Amino acid sequence: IRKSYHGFHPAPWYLCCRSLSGAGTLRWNDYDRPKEFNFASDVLDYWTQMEQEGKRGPKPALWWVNNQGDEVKWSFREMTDLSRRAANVFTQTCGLQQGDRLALILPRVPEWWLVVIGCIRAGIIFMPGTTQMKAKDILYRLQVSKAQGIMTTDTLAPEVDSLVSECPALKTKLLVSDHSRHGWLDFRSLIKSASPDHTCIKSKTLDPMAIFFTSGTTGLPKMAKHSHGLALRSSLPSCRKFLQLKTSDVLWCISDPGWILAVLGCLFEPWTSGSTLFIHHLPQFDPKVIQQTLFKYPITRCLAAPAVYRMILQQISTSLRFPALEDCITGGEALLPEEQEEWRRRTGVLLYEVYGQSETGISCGTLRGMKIKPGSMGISIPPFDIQIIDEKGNILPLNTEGNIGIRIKPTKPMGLFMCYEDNPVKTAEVECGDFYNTGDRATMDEEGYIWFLGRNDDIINSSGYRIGPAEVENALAEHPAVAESAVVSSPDPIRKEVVKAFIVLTPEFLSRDRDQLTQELQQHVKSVTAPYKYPRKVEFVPELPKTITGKIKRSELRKKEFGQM
Ligand code: BCO
Repeated sequence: IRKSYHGFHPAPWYLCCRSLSGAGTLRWNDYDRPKEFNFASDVLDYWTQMEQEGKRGPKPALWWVNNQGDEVKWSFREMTDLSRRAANVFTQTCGLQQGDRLALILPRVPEWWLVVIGCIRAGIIFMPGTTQMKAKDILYRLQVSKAQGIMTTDTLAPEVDSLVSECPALKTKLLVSDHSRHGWLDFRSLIKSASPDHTCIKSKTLDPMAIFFTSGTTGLPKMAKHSHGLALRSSLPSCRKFLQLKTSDVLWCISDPGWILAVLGCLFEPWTSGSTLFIHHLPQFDPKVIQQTLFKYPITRCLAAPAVYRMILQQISTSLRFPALEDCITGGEALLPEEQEEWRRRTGVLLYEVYGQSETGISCGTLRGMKIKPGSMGISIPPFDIQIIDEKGNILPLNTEGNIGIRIKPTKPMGLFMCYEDNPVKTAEVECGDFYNTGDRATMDEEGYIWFLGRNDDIINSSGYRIGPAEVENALAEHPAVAESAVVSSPDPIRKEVVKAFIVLTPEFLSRDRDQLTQELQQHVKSVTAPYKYPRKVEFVPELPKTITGKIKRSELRKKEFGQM
């Protein structure tokens, strides 16, 4: 049963079942650099035309469900219509212009797709962020990006109102809600009244399209700026070989819409191929809901972080034979060979691993149908040329540990980030000879398969979240019990790594109950920054190991955690 959503009535379906695999969007080869590209006009509108000509089957472009039984199904034609309205809301009602920035902090609601495509149509740079963010995280993002607009829900609107006076560039606040709020524009109502006529900008492929905030070892998150080339990359032949999606596929990408994985897996990848994108609102992660959803809906492909598959395997002992599922894809953190094997054994479907970062998008992977080497992240996907390099950018021999490098000279490949915005120093730091240095360690074997080993710095990857230790240390420093802290990665059976804080207490707190204090500090971190960063392990120590110059030796603590000392 198709329900209309927020007053939109479904358009008639085109009942032709001829299956296409996006031949019309395959206009480029891996190394083409077209001057102009716009995902909305070049890809989305192409599929709308295919629908109109009866050349795409009846499956929706977007299929959204929640636990309350609500369902939204939008065809490509509806997506075109609604995203044109969204573009008009931004430019006409909000007065946003090409090049302006919009912070987009939404849960998995259908409007997220309208906003992203609307931004692409109007040339507004969208900056996705997770709804786990707290006021301070949002303030930092709005200030450093000088964002002109923000869009969020009731939950975060009060946080935004509390800091808006400190963000002089912010001129428009858009709310996605069933209720109105003073000082906020009601996006749902505006969309209904906006005109569906909009002329998409003619964006240059290398014009900026999106900014993703990414954590570093030191300091606050950096702004990884991407051009429209990130979206174009999904259309290149080698990238199409990776998922090999068909118009008949229904892809469910479980990533939070705040991450690049969602922008790729919930948008560019499926729609480039004219596939159906499936979304479950999933306000809280629950392996049982995921299992039930895979049973109930005709989902053929599933993309999620390894922790999601791991938690399903650990928490559900019943049958995992999903009726329509053909294969699964995973990325964001390392997958253990035993997990990959157990998933295959219990579900009967293969689990393909991919690797990428906010800076790179999906850079390598085991392409569909290719031999899986358990424990390897597959091969580099052209136009990316991945090599294992030393600290000077020299290519290392096969099977030698080094940094994962992506070649940027003589030509930067399509889809790699443009720069860290307003941060030429950090941008230069990651350039290493002819390569972009990912900072991840790996080896490469004779067949080009890449084997991940770990980070070359203090960044923690906990269940797919990249966490900068300084962000957690700064949050802890705000609590009166904390004289000093060092935050490092620590092993964990479910999340593979978790955040561990070594804490030196201030004299007044030395006699306090340690378990109670641990909980208090964990709650404190959850309340001042995005909760996924909170230290799941806490150890109180009399002092921290330091260098002669007084710098905390995090690596010493980390090695101890992993039993290397
Ligand atoms: O575990 P706890 O219950 O103690 O704490 C959890 C939450 O309950 C809590 N929390 C969440 N929202 C809160 C809140 N607390 C207070 N206020 C709120 N508003 O905070 C903790 C959050 O941890 P979590 O997100 O790991 O929670 P959970 O529910 O265990 O989720 C498990 C996963 C696996 C679903 C989650 O960790 C996850 O989504 N991981 C994947 C991340 C990902 O997609 N990474 C990809 C990045 S892009 C990339 O790598 C490039 C690839 C091309």
